[in-house]
Amino acid sequence: MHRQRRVLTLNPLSGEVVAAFSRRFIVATPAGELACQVRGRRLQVVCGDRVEVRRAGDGGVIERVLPRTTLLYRSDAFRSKAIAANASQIAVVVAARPSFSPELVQRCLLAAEDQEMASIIVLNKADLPETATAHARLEPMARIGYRTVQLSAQSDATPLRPYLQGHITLLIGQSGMGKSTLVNALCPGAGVATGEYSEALDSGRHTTTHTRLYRLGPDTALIDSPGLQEFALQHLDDAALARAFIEFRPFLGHCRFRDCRHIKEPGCRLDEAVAAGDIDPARLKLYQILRRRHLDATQRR
Ligand SMILES: Nc1nc2c(ncn2[C@@H]2O[C@H](COP(=O)(O)OP(=O)(O)O)[C@@H](O)[C@H]2O)c(=O)[nH]1
Ligand SMILES: [Mg+2]
Ligand SMILES: [Zn+2]
Repeated sequence: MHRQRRVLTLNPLSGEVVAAFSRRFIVATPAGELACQVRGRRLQVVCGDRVEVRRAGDGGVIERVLPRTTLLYRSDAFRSKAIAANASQIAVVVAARPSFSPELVQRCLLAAEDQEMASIIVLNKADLPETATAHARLEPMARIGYRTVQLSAQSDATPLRPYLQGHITLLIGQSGMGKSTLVNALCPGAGVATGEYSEALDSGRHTTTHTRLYRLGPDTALIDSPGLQEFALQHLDDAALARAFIEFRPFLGHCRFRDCRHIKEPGCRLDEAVAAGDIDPARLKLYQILRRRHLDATQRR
C-alpha cells in the first residue's frame, strides 16, 4: 500500500528582530516573541531587521534578512559594527551631567546623514541647573538646522512624542544620559534597567548591554542602545564624509580642483564659504580631522 508521507510545510514566519545579543536574538512574530538563532555564520542580523524565521522547537532559526532601508554603523580603526537596521531617525541624547562630547554628537549626526536618516538632539535632565550651559554647547548644531528638544525624562517625556510619530527612532549617545529612562517614560511596561552615573568619574555606567526595540504603535518604535564612548566614522570614504556635513552640500563639486581635498587648496569653495561666514570654521576643521584619521586608519590596514 502506498502511504503518503506527510511533509510539514510550514510557511516561514516573518517578524522583526527586537533584541540582539551577540549570536542570539528575540524576534517578534504574529505568533509571539521567539528566541532565535541564525542559520550559518555568514548571515548578519541586527536589531530592527525584518526577517523570516523557521520554527525549531520552542524557538526559531532566522533564515533570511529582508532588504534594509537603513543600517547604522559604528566603527573604530579596526572594525565596523552595525547598531540597528531600518531605523528612520536617530535621537542623540545628551545631558548637562555627566558631561557630553559635542564632537561625539556630531559624529552620530554625520553617520545618520550618511544613511539619509532624520536626526534630533534630546537635551535631557532639564531639571539640572547647568542645562543652559549644555544648551549653549549645542548651538553650533542648532545653527545648521538640527532640532533640539529639551526635557526631563524623569518628570515629563511628552515633548518628544510628536517627533517620534511614524518613525523608528534609535536612541544613541554616551552612557548615563538617560536613554533608558526615556524609553521607560514613553513606553510603559518596558521596564528597562537604568543606571546611576558616577560623579567621580563623570560618566555613566553601562546598564544597557544590548540593543532593544520597543513598539509604541503600528508605525512607531524606539530602539534603546548601549552607551557609546567612541564613534568613529572609518566606514565613510572622503566623498561620503563631506556629503554628511549637510551645510557643505551646496558647495561640493564647485572647488577649482575636481579632486579638492578641502584642506587649504587654492580655490576651495568650502574655504571661501568659511570666509563668507556660510560655514562654521569649526565644522570644516572637524571634517579635516576626521578625514585625516580615516587616512591614517586606511594606511594602517
Ligand atoms: N536629574 C535627572 N536625572 C535623570 C533624568 N533622566 C535620567 N536620569 C538619571 O540618569 C541616570 C542614567 O540614566 P539611564 O537612563 O540609565 O541612562 P542611559 O545610560 O543613557 O540609558 C539615572 O540615574 C537616571 O535616573 C532626568 O530627567 N533628570
Ligand atoms: Mg541605558
Ligand atoms: Zn575644496
